[in-house]
Amino acid sequence: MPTAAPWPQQRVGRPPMLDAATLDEMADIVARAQAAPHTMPKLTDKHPGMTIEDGYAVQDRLLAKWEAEGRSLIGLKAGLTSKAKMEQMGVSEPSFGILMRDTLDPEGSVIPTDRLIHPRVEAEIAFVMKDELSGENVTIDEILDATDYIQPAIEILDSRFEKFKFDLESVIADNGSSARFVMGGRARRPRDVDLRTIGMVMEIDGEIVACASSGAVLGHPARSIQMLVAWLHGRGRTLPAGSIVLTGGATEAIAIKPGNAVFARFQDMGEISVRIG
Ligand code: OOG
Ligand code: MG
Repeated sequence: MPTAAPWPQQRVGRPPMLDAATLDEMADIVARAQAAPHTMPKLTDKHPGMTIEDGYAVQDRLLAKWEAEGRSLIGLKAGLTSKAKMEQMGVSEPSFGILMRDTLDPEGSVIPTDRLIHPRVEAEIAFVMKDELSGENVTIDEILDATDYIQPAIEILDSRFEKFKFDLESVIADNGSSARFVMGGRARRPRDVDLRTIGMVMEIDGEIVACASSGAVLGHPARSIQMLVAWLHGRGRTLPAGSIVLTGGATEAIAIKPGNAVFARFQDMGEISVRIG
């Protein structure tokens, strides 16, 4: 198991700067941009003092709004956890977001993109938890003990920001560009595979467009969960049993368009195949 190493530098903990009315207004702007998709300027353009905590405060408002509409939370996502993703997006710290049940599409399905602006796809390892996890310093062993199974996943991202360009504060408020995700392939017990070295190959229309190893995610994708649990702890929360967690794209995200056939192959874990609709 990897030993603890310093996390990528994080600016979490800077308190919210914006007042409740401004955060409510931002949540409305983001929710509208996501629902009737259109791009918006970075939120920091208008509010340069916005902090990461303000971004999460917007996310909390989005969740409350979606739950009031009858939608339900199915898990959480970590993002910007690999060098490839950080470099692609020009952001150097991980982010967390929420996964809604109605954004999970079945393997083999046609992914609807008529409500997406400039979608991209990336391959990730998903964890499905059987026990609750909490605390500031949960160990990799405790995470593996608390994991029911791990499974291949692909995430379809869509930024509501112009040209898919943002900063960390803004992308957190946009729920980490979350759009849709798919789980598939073969579920495995977390200790039956070497989680640092799972090869992942993504093809679009038969051409290899990205490859990586699972270790590209913080050296071990369970470290995304370690960070997530510590972050939840800092906000007085836990990672509930039954949660799905996306640990972050190991490769850069690749632009997709209607008609594309996306095929992601995971070493010893099968593959996920979807068509972009
Ligand atoms: C932000 C979302 C990051 C990942 O896996 O890195 C993410 C983005 O790149 O738009 O989901
Ligand atoms: Mg992702």
